[in-house]
Amino acid sequence: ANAADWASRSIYQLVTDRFALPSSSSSTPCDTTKRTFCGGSWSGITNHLDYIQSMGFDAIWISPIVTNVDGTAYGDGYHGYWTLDLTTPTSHFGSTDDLKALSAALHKRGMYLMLDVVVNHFAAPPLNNVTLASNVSTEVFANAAALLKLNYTVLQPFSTSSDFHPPRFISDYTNQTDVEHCWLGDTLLPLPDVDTEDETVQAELYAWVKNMVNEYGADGVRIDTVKHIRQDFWRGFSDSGGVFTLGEVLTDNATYASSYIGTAVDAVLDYPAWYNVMTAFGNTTGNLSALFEAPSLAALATSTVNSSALTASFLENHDQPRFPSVNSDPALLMNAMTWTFVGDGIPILYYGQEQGYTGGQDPSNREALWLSGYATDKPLVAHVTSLNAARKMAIASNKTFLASRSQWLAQPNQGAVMLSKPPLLALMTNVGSSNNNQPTWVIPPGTYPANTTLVDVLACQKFTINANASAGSGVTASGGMPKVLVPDTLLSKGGGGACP
Ligand code: ABC
Ligand code: CA
Repeated sequence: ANAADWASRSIYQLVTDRFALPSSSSSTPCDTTKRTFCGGSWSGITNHLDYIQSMGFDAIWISPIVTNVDGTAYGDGYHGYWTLDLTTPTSHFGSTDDLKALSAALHKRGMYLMLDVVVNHFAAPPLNNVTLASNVSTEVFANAAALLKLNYTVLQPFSTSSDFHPPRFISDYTNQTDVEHCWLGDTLLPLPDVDTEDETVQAELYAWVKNMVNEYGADGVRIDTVKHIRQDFWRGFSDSGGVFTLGEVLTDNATYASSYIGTAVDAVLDYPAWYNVMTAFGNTTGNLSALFEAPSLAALATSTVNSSALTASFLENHDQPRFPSVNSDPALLMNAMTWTFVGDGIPILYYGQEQGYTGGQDPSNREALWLSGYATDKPLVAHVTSLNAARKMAIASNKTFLASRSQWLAQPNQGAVMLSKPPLLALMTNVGSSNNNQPTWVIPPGTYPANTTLVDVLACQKFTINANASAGSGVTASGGMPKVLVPDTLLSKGGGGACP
């Protein structure tokens, strides 16, 4: 599937080891602090596709599938990002037939499979007894690298030091050469940086991704550590994969992130907006103007690349503390989640968010989902289901919805903001659930024709736009909750699912 095919999708991101056991059980414990395998598998995912699909998702993003290093100072490679052998799928998540069966089961439902791929680095535990303190300076590490003796021979298919850039950790994240040529990781677990400047290495990686996509019927790939390899490597890599590519460029700088869209990969994760959304909704005193002070990543990409340039929006992922660990007010969470689905990016929901999981920093944010019993009677499950339905309704009713760019509308009232992406209008607030002073949103004149009846698909309540079109219409918040408005004619035109 290509970028255009993905534009209308909605993605459920899961950590394979933590999503579902091969046979159902809700009592198998999973202590995230142990940083080891809890037993999730590809066949477990296959058995729980109803759960994912009934919330309105039509794509899943699973953990990297290759053989990882286990038994490191930071535990085992249960997350999949510590490649030992790129050429062999891990045995921890089941057989390759299980993975193919998952792919086939998804396709039978019209759903897409997104594989997560890591080619910037491998993971190599130090071989000898030279123990360097974990907080040793990067300079010291660079000089002591020879002493540290990494075991390159266990890595596949790149088994010699010459397949990697010289050992030196990234010391200056503002220096792009450092970012591309130096190493991630630390002295306890260095992540040898692949010499992607070497043409043989490059050709091998291009062939690898092509094979991977074909072998497992992947419809798209999420690419790890994109900013750590030069852009023209990625263009060839994306083309070789032949399917949609979504890159991770971890930065709060929208201009920097946008430079990768179209040139290196089809789309990037909208980290810049994520930082702003956390600033705005992470606290009842958060700064809402952070949302619209600077051009968004999607807007920048539209102007510099083209109008179909893509981003992907997320509120949580496996690298960041979950929202409720930052602020436990469910109303703030519901507001922040709304942005993911009403904005310009392809929406991504990180597994467990719908169950109200609260894990903080890695590794706490990688809880086992089976402990929730996959309950579907939860408020957040209903919330995400409504949001997905609203987005699908908007896509179906407005041919320009996907290519249009959403707009944040500042509000005259404290704690209120609106996100407009016709036919959707999201009314959002960060005042919180227990504030007695709930704000009023003022829908600007002309947003909808006079007398239009709107439905808030989250509460299934109706509002009518002021008959005096120049006056604007006020809607008052309740309990700090957001509202997502659409003209009620869309609901009657087969937009059901959003409201009964
Ligand atoms: C393990 C342990 C952790 C422990 C850590 C030292 O080692 O689990 O508890 O703290 C994988 C695993 C992790 C593991 C790491 C390292 O490997 O999942 O559990 O951590 O062994 C990708 C993946 C990620 C994966 C890797 C490595 C890469 O999504 O899951 O981690 O394969 C950088 C990379 C980014 C990478 C991330 C982890 O590290 O760029 O691709 N993610 C700055 C830098 C960023 C940098 C970030 C690290 O710090 O600019 O490049 O990300 O925290 C903003 C700035 C940002 C800035 C942030 C902090 O502040 O705009 O630029 O980011 O204001
Ligand atoms: Ca690199």
